[in-house]
Amino acid sequence: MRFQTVCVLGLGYIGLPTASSFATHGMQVHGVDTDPGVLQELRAGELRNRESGLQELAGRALASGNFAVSERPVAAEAFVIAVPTPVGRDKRADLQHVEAAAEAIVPHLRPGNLVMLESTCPPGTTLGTVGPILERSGLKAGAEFLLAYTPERALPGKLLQELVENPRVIGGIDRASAEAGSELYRTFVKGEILLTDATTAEMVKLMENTYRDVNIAIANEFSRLAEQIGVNVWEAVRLANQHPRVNILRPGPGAGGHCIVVDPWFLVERAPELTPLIQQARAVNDGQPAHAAKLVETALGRLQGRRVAALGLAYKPGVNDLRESPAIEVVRLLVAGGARVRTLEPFAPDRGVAGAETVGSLEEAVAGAEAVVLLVDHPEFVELDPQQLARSMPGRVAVDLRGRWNAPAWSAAGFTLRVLGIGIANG
Ligand code: SAJ
Repeated sequence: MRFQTVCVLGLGYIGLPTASSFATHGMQVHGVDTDPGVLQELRAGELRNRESGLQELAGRALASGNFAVSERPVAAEAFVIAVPTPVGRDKRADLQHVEAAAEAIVPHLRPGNLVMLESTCPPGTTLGTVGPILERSGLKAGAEFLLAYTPERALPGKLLQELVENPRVIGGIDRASAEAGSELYRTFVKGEILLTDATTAEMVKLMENTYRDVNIAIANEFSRLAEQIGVNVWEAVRLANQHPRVNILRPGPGAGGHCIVVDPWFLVERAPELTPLIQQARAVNDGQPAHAAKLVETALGRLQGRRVAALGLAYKPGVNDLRESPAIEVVRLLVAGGARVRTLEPFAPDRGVAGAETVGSLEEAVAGAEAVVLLVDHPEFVELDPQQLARSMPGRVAVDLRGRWNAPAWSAAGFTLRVLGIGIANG
């Protein structure tokens, strides 16, 4: 093994599983996080709000004796930067954490070391921002230390599996850097490792998520059109997807999460005049919660004073992550319209939305409700029995923003079901 020691900066959603994976594969790992709460959690072996399996993996890493954590980096043969890169109000990448991490490495950088950037960044960040900061050490990038970019591409919900099995792109500032990166990640990556240059690797990641955002936007636009025309979008998508070269995604109340709604802006900031489609897709997806809230209003006649049970707040099914969640935006709009909303999020039971009441069970959510709204298609909500619900709530209005509820079953239970993407003529 070429690298025996690695220092991972940022122990979040990617840094922690990455550091743990290095440690469980025999490397000496030093994990760094500037948040004392994170370090405390790790030292205590308690990982709240983390993906399933991660607590066990991190626990094994810590128990192996190969994984130590602190607030500052230490000398190592390799460094991995996996800190957040949020998008600012101006829709430009906020690189302050990346810059701070690179600065923190400077005093520890030695000839022959490898630095990997894994945070999602605008194209050119590795070469234009991280390289020059590291060169403040007096060492020259390429000639005296190795520098590469590798995007994380694992899907939240399947993170641990995809981290190991997905193909991994590694882009070096030169060939030697890319090859060194490949040797480092080969420690635990079983998928193919594909080498390229640093800026291409940065661009790959942004293109993947932008492509997904644009595809979700067209699905959402189709849902609005179908409602207007009087067509069932779910049926139309199912039939269109029989075509061997068509794969339309699912419409919904909008796109969320910390990747899809952020990454396209990192391309836009490089060339606003060249990215009208990307910007329009963002506008369509950002406008979808308002469209969804309008559907609820239409189903109820008005929002003012109406009691609504809102099922789900996460940004997608099966996760406890509420970041940029369109479900939250829909609830906000319902509250702003005067509705009395109770929210239930089984994956994050303590989380709520200002102005709405947070409840911990379905019974509480629907007690007294005039309408029940499916915001997130968690399996337990998809499989709800409308007959049982009819016994627990006084109202008979149901709104399905995910295209999951079976219309005949809800009708049989006496509900008027309104489904996103189904025009009234067919509704
Ligand atoms: N969504 C739809 N319709 C769909 C699929 C998704 O409305 O048919 C919505 C979801 O409900 C959610 C949002 O889009 O609100 C994003 O969910 P997602 O599952 O598409 O993606 P993420 O954000 O969980 O993870 C993405 C992944 N990227 C791609 O699939 C191209 C993942 O592989 C990346 O690692 C991750 O972004 C990241 O960290 O960048």
